[in-house]
Amino acid sequence: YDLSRGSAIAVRRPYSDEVRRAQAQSVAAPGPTIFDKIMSKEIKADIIYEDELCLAFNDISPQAPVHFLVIPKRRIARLQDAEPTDIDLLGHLMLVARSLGSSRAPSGFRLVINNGRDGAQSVYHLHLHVLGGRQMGWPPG
Ligand code: TR5
Repeated sequence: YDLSRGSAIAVRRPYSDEVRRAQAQSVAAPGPTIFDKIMSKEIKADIIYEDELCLAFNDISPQAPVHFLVIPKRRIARLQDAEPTDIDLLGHLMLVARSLGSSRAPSGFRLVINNGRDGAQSVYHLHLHVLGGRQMGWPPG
């Protein structure tokens, strides 16, 4: 394709292991996820913040110098499973991401929510990715 015509959409990077894992998880599994074990402290994670509604911990496979996840303690499998009554909880997650993101990556950060198979979601417990500490590219893959 012709880069000068700006058809960058034609760029196809190879799928990462993370995307392959996500494709194998295409049905929203009803059972507990790895994040339940992190919340119950059965599996150790690098927890950076906790309150009555949510937990934030560093991603085990960081994609940027700052990369942590903010999850609700009450499980919502995907963003698309959230209800209008979840408005306060969803707002809370964003405000926690905002506070932690602005102190850990003061020159800017990105929030990502992967939803479902095409969104490359691999863990079916809603989570906000917060990425920073480097210049982000656009468009995302
Ligand atoms: O692909 P989605 O959006 O579902 O993101 C799931 C994220 O969970 C990925 O970025 C993984 O690297 C991350 N992850 C997976 C595990 C894990 C974790 N982050 C912290 N601690 C983890 N433990 C202990 N175990 C995991 N399997």
